[in-house]
Amino acid sequence: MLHFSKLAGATLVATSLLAGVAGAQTVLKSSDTHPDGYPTVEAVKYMGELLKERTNDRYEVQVYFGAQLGEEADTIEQTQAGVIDLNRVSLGPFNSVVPETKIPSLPYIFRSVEHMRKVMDGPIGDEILAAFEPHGVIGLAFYDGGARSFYNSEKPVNSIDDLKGMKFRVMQSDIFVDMVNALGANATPMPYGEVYSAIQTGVIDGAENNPPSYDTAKHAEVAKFYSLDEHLIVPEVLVMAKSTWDKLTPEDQAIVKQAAKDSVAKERELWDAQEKISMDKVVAEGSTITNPDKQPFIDAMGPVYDKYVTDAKLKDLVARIQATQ
Ligand code: GTR
Repeated sequence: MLHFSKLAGATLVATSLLAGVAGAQTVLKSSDTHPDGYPTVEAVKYMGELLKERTNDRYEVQVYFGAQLGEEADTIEQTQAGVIDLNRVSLGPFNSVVPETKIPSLPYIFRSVEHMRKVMDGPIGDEILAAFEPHGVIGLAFYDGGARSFYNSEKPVNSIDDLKGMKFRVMQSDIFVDMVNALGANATPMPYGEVYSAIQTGVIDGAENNPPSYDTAKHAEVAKFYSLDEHLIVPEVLVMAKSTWDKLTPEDQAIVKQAAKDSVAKERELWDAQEKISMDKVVAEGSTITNPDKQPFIDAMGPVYDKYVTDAKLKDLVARIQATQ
């Protein structure tokens, strides 16, 4: 595949024609569903800057933000096919592709965001990253997606009982469908880009997400009741197409991996700031925030764990995550 880069701001030059010429660049195409300026988008741009610097301009990253390359489930397929070089997505839509990603996607598997960071930064995180390779993608690093909670257009949710019968959009993974059912509500899996109008037209009552997504996807405009039950702390992941990875020298592979790892702290710093900005903004714009007791939500998750934590390997993974202090 030919890679084109924009040199001197104007001329498109096929870099394959420039092979061997100093300063020639290979542009790696990266996908993100979020708008420009969102922490994950900025973190991948930062990773690209590190990569450019450390390869003396041989590689650079172009982030196609705002779902320009498609919705997450489709971009995952395109990454497996090598059409997209890099992809930053939630682990949720990876559940049907990489079974190991189901475990950190389970409701209330992490006690807190700090617990999630500790686990994903350690050997368990490395093990889950390694599980991507047999499926045609290379796991590079985990980013932070904070905690997800329900929001709806109908009424404040003060307890688990208030969710009964309501219809919520979830990411495209069976775990989240079962999670919502276990809470006595109804789930509709759908791509992120369709949620705003589905709430607006009353096809669904609401959805669930973290404050930066609730804010930047403008869901707060149409779903004013945000109840902080924090049922999911699903990490985000940055992956590379295996076919792109295989073209790199081992030295360049190490540089890519390190640049991705080095962008994690940057993403977290931006994330922590954005969470506060988004919460303040949605409150100022009229969202009602409630804090239901989490224990009944946690207690309701038994059937979800029974269904997904099936073999000894997955049980061991859950036990090790829970034992991480
Ligand atoms: C966001 C996440 C996205 C996407 C979205 C969704 O929090 O950052 O990658 O998965 O949620 O709900 O589809």
